[in-house]
Amino acid sequence: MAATADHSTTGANAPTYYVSTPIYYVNDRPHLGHAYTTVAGDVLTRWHRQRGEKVWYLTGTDEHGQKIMRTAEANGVSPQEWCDKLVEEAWKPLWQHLEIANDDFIRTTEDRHTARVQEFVQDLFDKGEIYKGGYSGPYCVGCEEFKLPSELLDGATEDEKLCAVHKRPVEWLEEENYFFRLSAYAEKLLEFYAANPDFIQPASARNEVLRFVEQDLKDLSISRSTFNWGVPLPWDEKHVLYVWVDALQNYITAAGYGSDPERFAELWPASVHLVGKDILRFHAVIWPAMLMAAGLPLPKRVVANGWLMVGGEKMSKSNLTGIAPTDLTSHFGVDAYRYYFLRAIPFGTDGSFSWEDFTARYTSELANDFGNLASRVAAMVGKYFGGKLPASVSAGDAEQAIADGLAKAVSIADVKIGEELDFAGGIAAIFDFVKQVNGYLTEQEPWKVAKDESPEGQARLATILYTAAEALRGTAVLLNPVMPSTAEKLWDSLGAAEGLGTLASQTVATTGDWGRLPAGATVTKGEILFPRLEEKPAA
Ligand code: ME8
Repeated sequence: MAATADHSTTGANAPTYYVSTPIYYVNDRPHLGHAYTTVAGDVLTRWHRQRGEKVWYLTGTDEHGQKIMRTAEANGVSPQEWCDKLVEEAWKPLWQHLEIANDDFIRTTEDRHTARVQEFVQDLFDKGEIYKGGYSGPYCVGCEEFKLPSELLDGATEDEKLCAVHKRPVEWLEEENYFFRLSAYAEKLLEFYAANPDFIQPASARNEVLRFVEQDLKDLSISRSTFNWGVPLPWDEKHVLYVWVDALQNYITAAGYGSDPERFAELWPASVHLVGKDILRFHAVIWPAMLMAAGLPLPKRVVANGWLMVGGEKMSKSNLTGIAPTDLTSHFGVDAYRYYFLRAIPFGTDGSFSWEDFTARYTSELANDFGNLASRVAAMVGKYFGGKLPASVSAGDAEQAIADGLAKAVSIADVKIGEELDFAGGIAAIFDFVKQVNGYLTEQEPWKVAKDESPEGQARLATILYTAAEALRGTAVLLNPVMPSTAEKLWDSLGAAEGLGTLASQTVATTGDWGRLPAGATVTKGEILFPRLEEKPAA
């Protein structure tokens, strides 16, 4: 994936790096799949903050539509009560637990959203972009989407058809609806994709969208009149807005559209919409067309992640295959969790999680390669230099190779994580560096050098330990967006704040500059970064 070029219709660059996650349905509690996208966005935005950029990270919840309404009914509460409960008891606490540093959390039942949504659709109606018509077709409540015949599977009986995503029967809907003239935008969309080849990523996602739009794009039914849990159409209150048209607008209503023009100008267009591949068409076809109709700039990139799979199927709430993130964080810890999914599954491809794989990576990469390195270096500075970091006085080729290794890790990770959203590649580059430092210590054998009490021997020992500690200083900064608590512990253990200030104040640009950690820093052993794992809890 390459960084996107500016595109003609957005006008000036947005001065803020604005990243969004999908807003999640609150019919149920979050599972690993939701957390996957949200953690990825968090790492991306933390990376850009560390570059010194202005950043805005938005997440939230999608609270209207039939799916939520039916769930609330089944639980004997009003939809609003259901949403309030789930948001406060499940969604917000999980993001806090996973250390997600979002700048805002939008709920589609908030007035700041619904009032602006009504203005937006009224504007499209006034412009003649919306008309009244009739529609009948198979509808999947799980997807909240009308389906094409090609998207259905055969069910148990001759008449029954199943949604290919949810493997559940679709319903036949027949209604008088309002329609958005989506078909009128096919040419413009294709022109836009051609002029902005990086708008949809990865390439497989882009190809899928192109094929879809090149076929016969139909107008979009945007209202429902058989239930009322939604945003009423301002010109015909018997109808509520189709949940997807309401939901997509969260990206602008939260950013100040219609309420705070100055903030909106600063934030919009979004730099990256992160989405699961299941909701790509909404973001790469319908949303851009609606924005074109409203005369607003389009987001710069839509990046689709793959699915976390269980038994060969997408992990999902409706299939009851959702695993709660806390089932894993209670065993592996939050930072290892954040690390594991981004490292183990290349962004954009499907992947599955297993206890065995997580345990193996935890033990070899986090505990052995990284955690042990940090504790060995701190222990040796304690033992041989009373916990005061010695100066590097006899640096030679071996030390230069480590300095070069850090600079290389910084530049690779900056492109891979910051631009290409190749989290696995970026983290791998950082861990290659960790491996290099381990190799350096194995070769230099400071524990043997320590036995040489001559001035030369002590100078060598000082140089080796300084080099290893300085390498860890760089590693702490590079891993800060991925594992913020661990990086903070390492920063404390190196005594880095004394001379360099807080970890949060470090920038990617200077991290590769060798020799920043001042000699004399107070190095302490601190707590073990990745303790040995307990037995796997019984399922
Ligand atoms: O679609 N693997 O909400 P949703 C990876 N409300 N990612 C997954 C996943 C899995 N198995 N399951 C879910 C909606 N996700 C709409 C969005 S946006 C204007 C409205 C992630 O609760 C992935 O990002 O079904 C997917 O797009 C999102 O959760 C869907 O969450």
